[in-house]
Amino acid sequence: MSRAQRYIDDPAIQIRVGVCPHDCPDTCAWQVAVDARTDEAVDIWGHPAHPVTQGRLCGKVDRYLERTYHPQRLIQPLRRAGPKGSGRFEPVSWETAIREIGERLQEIVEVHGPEAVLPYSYCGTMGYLQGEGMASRFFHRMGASRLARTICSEAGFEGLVYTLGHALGPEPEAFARARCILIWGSNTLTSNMHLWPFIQQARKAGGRVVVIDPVRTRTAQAADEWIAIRPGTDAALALAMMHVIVGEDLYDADYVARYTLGFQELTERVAEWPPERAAAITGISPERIRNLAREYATHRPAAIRINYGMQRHRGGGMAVRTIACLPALVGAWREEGGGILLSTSGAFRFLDTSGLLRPDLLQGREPRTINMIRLADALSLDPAQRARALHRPRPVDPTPSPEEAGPPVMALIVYNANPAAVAPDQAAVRAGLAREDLFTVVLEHFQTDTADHADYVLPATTQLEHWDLHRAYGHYYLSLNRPAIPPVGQSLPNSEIFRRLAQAMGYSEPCFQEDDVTILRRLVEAQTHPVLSTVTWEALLAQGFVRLNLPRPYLPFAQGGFGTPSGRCEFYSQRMADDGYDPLPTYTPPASAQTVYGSHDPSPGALVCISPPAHSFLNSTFANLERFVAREGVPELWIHPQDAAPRGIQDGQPVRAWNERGAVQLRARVTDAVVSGTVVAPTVWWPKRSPDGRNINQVTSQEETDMGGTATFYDTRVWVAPAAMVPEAEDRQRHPAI
Ligand SMILES: Nc1nc2c(c(=O)[nH]1)N[C@H]1C(S)=C(S)[C@@H](COP(=O)(O)OP(=O)(O)OC[C@H]3O[C@@H](n4cnc5c(=O)[nH]c(N)nc54)[C@H](O)[C@@H]3O)O[C@H]1N2
Ligand SMILES: Nc1nc2c(c(=O)[nH]1)N[C@H]1C(S)=C(S)[C@@H](COP(=O)(O)OP(=O)(O)OC[C@H]3O[C@@H](n4cnc5c(=O)[nH]c(N)nc54)[C@H](O)[C@@H]3O)O[C@H]1N2
Ligand code: SF4
Ligand SMILES: [Mo]
Repeated sequence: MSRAQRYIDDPAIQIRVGVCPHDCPDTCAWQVAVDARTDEAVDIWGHPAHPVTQGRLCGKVDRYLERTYHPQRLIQPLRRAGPKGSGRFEPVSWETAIREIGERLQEIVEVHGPEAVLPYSYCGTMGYLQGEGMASRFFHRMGASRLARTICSEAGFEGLVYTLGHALGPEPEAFARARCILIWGSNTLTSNMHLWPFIQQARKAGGRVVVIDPVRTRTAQAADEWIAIRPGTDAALALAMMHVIVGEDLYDADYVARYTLGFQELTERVAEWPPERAAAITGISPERIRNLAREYATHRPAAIRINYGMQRHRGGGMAVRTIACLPALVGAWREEGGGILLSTSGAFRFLDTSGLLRPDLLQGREPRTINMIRLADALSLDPAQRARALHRPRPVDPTPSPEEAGPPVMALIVYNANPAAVAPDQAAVRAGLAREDLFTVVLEHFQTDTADHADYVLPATTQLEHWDLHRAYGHYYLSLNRPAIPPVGQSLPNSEIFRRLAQAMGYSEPCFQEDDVTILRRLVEAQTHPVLSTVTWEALLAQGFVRLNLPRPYLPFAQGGFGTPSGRCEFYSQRMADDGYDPLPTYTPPASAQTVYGSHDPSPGALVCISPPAHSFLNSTFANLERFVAREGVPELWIHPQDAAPRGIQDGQPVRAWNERGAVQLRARVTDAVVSGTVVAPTVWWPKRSPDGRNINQVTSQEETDMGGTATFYDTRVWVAPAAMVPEAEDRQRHPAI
């Protein structure tokens, strides 16, 4: 029975349809019960008719109403009334805030040029409109610095696209048909829970689930087998699996001959990878590697679910590229329930966003592009350091010189993001945000650590209060979000805030007058590609979500059709060679590995630190609300008994993790749920709500992955000791001041 039934006898209750805005593969459709007498939302649940949502929201968004109506929600514009970062503000009217921000931005553009303005945003909302819709029009018109949005996924995306040509994979529903499922570097029950019911269906029909992860996550615990792997070593495992598959003649010779490129070269490469070699790197026994390869090659259909967690290492792009060769080698793409799923976003590439984002407003200007993970470098006043922040996605791209750095960033406009918590090299980020001469505007729902550093904080609406349109990266439905309630307090949609800022800047183009519904309707109606033929404004209004016009079952590469230059799955990629990579699958050791795994010295040396999402938070969202904090407890560091003992660390004790960038206090959890040599700090905690005002991003670095300039959050070397034993002098801050 749908939850809507509860309200059937209450004429005052209306059911309104929307979609979860969060950065999560599931992009759930929801229904909201609204009391029409008060315009107040009283209940929310998963849309029963959505084939992936299936009537259920996760434990976070189930409580979205609490977040929306939370007493700490920002409900009026604020202006700084104390020193930078003090968190002291005074309320001002919208008119005053917009006028003063407009004046200040105009002055900065005149004195320093438009590139001195940096937008900083990520996926607080995944919506086309409240994401970059009006914002990109605004920044394009201005000629502001561009932002490479690299903090999460670029490396894996590039690695997949070099190999397959497109980010496409099996539909989640198809996993029900798989008989061998490898969940490889993904914590499905935490970060993609709507895939799990399909996996359970597969198991009921005799399928087996293997989780490959350095951590015995709740997903690993629920699976049939956990293969504990050292972080950043997945490519070595995949190469050895291919060694076995080729060596034992378990590959699909027909599929390989028809639809792949470079099998001969691949054969030579994997010949170098006997399981014994991979065992020494991954920590998995040669026998287990052999069995895994045999099981994967012979139990059909065979599905692999990888996710972005496993590519947050120096060799992350190459790891995904290497794993992505497996399905073609065994012909897994032929069958429903076979293949590899990283992202389905490639199907949405047919949605033409030029009329929405208006890159034409750049009018031929090419402002610099700053890599968002190097925000700390970008905010530096030293041109040599600032040059390092320029986006350099491939090895063949030249290293920028200080002369090319461009003007210092004098204005930072943050929306849909919380860099003071989520960005790496936190001490340096915060030193940049603390610059008295930096003008910072933050559009937010809550007073985050980032908002504490603002000159103006502008209250934004939540998904319950505004319009939007959503693609997905874990299924093939496009969804419309309709507002369920009026804006809370004086909050405004991001789109409206940028509309008003455009007016204050004197931008008179008609696109800055379009209202939200018109923008979305035009976006939908402008589409001509056949994949979007099912997507009409009327269908979206009526149903809330529409499946793209893809065949059923959808088998993207059953008969080849890869999007690579050759049209084949490229075991050998000339494009990779041209971009400065090894054209064949290979293993790139993680930056943090050598010191740790190279020796068997049990003395307390460095450990590899990974910091995946805590179950009850969504990145740093929800991490300020009591209910979710209570579920998570306190910021922890999981450490293996073999690593805890020589350091004198007891379970439950406060410990410090530190390195050359910073230090953070955590509570030790001594557990064999993590491979030895690795420590795990579930996150993203709000720094100001953490014991020492910091979170784990104190120790993460601005170093980039091999592809796309992505963050290497899980490739961090730390030292760990009981907190009381670490002198303050060890608590180094690389940038005491900029
Ligand atoms: N509840 C919840 N859901 C979320 C999020 C959240 O914060 N909370 N975040 C959302 C976002 S933005 C994203 S990008 C996705 C991320 O989704 P996932 O990629 O599934 O998430 P992660 O937890 O980062 O990584 C998955 C697993 O990879 C493991 N891992 C780390 N390094 C390696 C490695 O080198 N090799 C292997 N094999 N495994 C490794 C981690 O231990 C973790 O269990 O989740 C989304 N969903
Ligand atoms: N150590 C470590 N660091 C990580 C990660 C990790 O695993 N470990 N994960 C990384 C990953 S995968 C990602 S994707 C990034 C995520 O980084 P972010 O995208 O910055 O994600 P959040 O921390 O959720 O912050 C989003 C903010 O946007 C706000 N917001 C939401 N909707 C709206 C809106 O409509 N308007 C406005 N104005 N604001 C809105 C929310 O209130 C929230 O404060 O973090 C990265 N950082
Ligand atoms: S966060 Fe993910 S699982 Fe939770 S409601 Fe949103 S889309 Fe669904
Ligand atoms: Mo992410």
